[in-house]
Amino acid sequence: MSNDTTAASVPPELTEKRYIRGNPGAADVPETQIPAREHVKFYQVGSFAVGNRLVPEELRSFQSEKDRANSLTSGHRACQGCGEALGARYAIDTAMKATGDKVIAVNATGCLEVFSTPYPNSAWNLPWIHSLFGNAPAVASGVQAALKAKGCEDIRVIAQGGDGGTVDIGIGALSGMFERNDDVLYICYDNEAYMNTGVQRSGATPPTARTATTQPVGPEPGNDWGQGKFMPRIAMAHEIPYVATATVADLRDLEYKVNKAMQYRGARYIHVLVPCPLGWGTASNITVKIARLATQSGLFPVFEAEYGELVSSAKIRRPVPVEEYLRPQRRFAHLFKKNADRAVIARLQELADRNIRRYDLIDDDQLDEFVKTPEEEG
Ligand SMILES: Cc1ncc(C[n+]2csc(CCOP(=O)(O)OP(=O)(O)O)c2C)c(N)n1
Ligand code: SF4
Repeated sequence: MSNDTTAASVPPELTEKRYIRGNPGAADVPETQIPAREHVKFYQVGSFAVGNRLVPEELRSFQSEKDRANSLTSGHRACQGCGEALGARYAIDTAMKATGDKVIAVNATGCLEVFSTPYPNSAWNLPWIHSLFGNAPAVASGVQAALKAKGCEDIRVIAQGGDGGTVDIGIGALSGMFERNDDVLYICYDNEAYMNTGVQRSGATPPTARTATTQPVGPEPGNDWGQGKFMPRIAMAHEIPYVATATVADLRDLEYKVNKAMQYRGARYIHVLVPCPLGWGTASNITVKIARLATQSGLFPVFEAEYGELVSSAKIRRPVPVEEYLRPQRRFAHLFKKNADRAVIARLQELADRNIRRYDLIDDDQLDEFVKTPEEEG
């Protein structure tokens, strides 16, 4: 499918008549209408001021509306250019729009919680609960069970956390939430390390990256190879109704996916790549650009899956070598030193090429031009 983007609020005439099939294993997934994907031809049309003026009113982002939710409002303490703040703002605003503001958010400990809620203040404009670092999915399941017991199932529950809270300490609780198919949307904001406590490695840190606990020293500098996990695939293995990935480079796509996720009942998972200028060593004004390079290089695949099956992939519009993505980031600076082993970058390129094949990120007729086979890689 194409790299088209979609508005969160979809007028009825643009709504595709498509109904989610029931989960083969669980009978009680109601049929739900899914908004159609629209064709909005601009890279970034989410802002109140600029891009939105270029598209017809009905295609504009919810962010251009005066009654936007402002779920994460100004005054919080995120660093300049924080991808996590941007992603969370769009995701939760979209969920509020999709539900008529009937959302409760549970937030794992981490940057998003710390920068938004220095006691006694809060930048959140919705009912919001701070859980522990590792139990946001369990707390969210409990909130949902309580709502169900009170007959308030029109109020929806979202759990959110960083990659450490999700793929490391929270993975057990999250797997349980998936397995029970609890009616919760879990959003992971992946900045590829434990940023809140000083940039320690997580299970989502890419190989070779420098963190406070994976220093660029020794024969294989930076984070180890062959470790870590890609949570969206683990979520897919639970065969839950909906799994998607997104980045802050395409906020319309993120809006589309959150809106779509809110149409389902049962467990849902969205994994958003959110660059962190402090931890990645990038300029604060290239957060969106660096997220785009992550997708265009193939290192971060953007796709959707329903009931464990891949159903769409965002095609790479302008393929770039991984080097273009790595070079602006100080966490990879050791790969570009004079005596650095060039084979390391080639190995990272292999990871990107595998993603491109695995998630169908480039159309078949273009594939040979851009992606080498393992034999060609040598
Ligand atoms: C049981 C427990 N261990 C450690 C901590 C300290 N701690 C708080 S937040 C955090 C890291 C959060 O990292 P991540 O989930 O990736 O979110 P980010 O800050 O990167 O957004 C850690 C280690 C804690 N609060 N509880
Ligand atoms: S350290 Fe990173 S994730 Fe945390 S507030 Fe700063 S930019 Fe955002």
